[in-house]
Amino acid sequence: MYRPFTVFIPAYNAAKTLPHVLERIPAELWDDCVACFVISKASHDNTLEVAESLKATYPKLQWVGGDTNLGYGDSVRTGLTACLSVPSDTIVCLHGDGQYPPEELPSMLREIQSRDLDILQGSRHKLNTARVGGMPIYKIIGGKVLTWLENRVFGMQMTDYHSGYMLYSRHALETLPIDHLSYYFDFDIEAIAAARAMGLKIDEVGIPTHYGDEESYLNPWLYGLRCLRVMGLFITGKYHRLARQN
Ligand SMILES: Nc1nc2c(ncn2[C@@H]2O[C@H](COP(=O)(O)OP(=O)(O)OP(=O)(O)O)[C@@H](O)[C@H]2O)c(=O)[nH]1
Ligand SMILES: [Mg+2]
Repeated sequence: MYRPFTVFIPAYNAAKTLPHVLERIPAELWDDCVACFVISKASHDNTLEVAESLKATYPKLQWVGGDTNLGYGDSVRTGLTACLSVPSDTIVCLHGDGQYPPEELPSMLREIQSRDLDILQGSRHKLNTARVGGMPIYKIIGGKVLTWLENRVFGMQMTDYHSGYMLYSRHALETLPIDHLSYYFDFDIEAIAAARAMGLKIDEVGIPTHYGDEESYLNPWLYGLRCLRVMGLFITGKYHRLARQN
C-alpha cells in the first residue's frame, strides 16, 4: 500500500509519552514500516528502558542511546543516519512528546509518495489548528513572523517552517549535506534551506497539534535568532555552496 518507510523518534526524557506515541501509529502502517528508531541520548529518565520493553509489542522498534546529549539536531542527524542504513523510500521524523499526530501518517505518506516530494512538513498553521491544540500565543505569533520572513528569503509559500513533523524522501537525504547542519533545533529549518538551495521539491500539509504538560527543551529566543541566522546564511549563499560541494 505504501512504499517502504522508516520512522525515527527523537525522545529526550520521553518515557512518559513514548508508549502513547507508538500506540497511536495506525496498525496498518507497520507492514510497510521497515524500522522505527527511538533516539534518546543521555536522557535523565528511563526512556531507553521503556523503549526496550516496547520491543515486545513493536518488533520493528530499535533504540539508539549515547552518553552525551549534543541537542535536538544531533538526535535528528543520528535518526536520519539510522534510517538511511536500512532500505526505505521515505523517512519520517515523529516527536516522542506526542505533540504531532501519528494518526496523520497515512495521509502524509500518501502525499509525499504520490507526489514524489523530497520534503513534506506538517503545518500547524495551515488549518489554524495551533491555538486549538494549545500552542502558546507567543509561539504562534513568533512563528508566523519568522515564517513571513522565511517565505520572502526562500521564495516559497509555506505556513509553518517550525514544525518538527518532517517526512523526507531517501533521495533528499542522500543529497542534503546533513553532516554540515545544526546540532540545535534549527536543524529542520537548515534542512529546508539546503533543500531549497538544491531545488528539491518541498511542500506542507495541515496537521493538528497537541501541547500537553510535556517539557519543552527549546529556548524560543535562541531559536528565533538561529532562524534569522539561517536566513542570513541562505542569502549569503552558504547552502548553495554546500549544494555544489555535495
Ligand atoms: N534525542 C533527543 N531528543 C530531543 C532532544 N531535545 C528534544 N528532543 C526531543 O525532540 C522533540 C522536540 O523537542 P521539544 O523540546 O518539544 O521542542 P519542539 O517541539 O520543537 O518545541 P516546543 O514547541 O517548545 O515543544 C521531543 O520529543 C523531545 O523529546 C535532544 O537533545 N535529544
Ligand atoms: Mg515539543
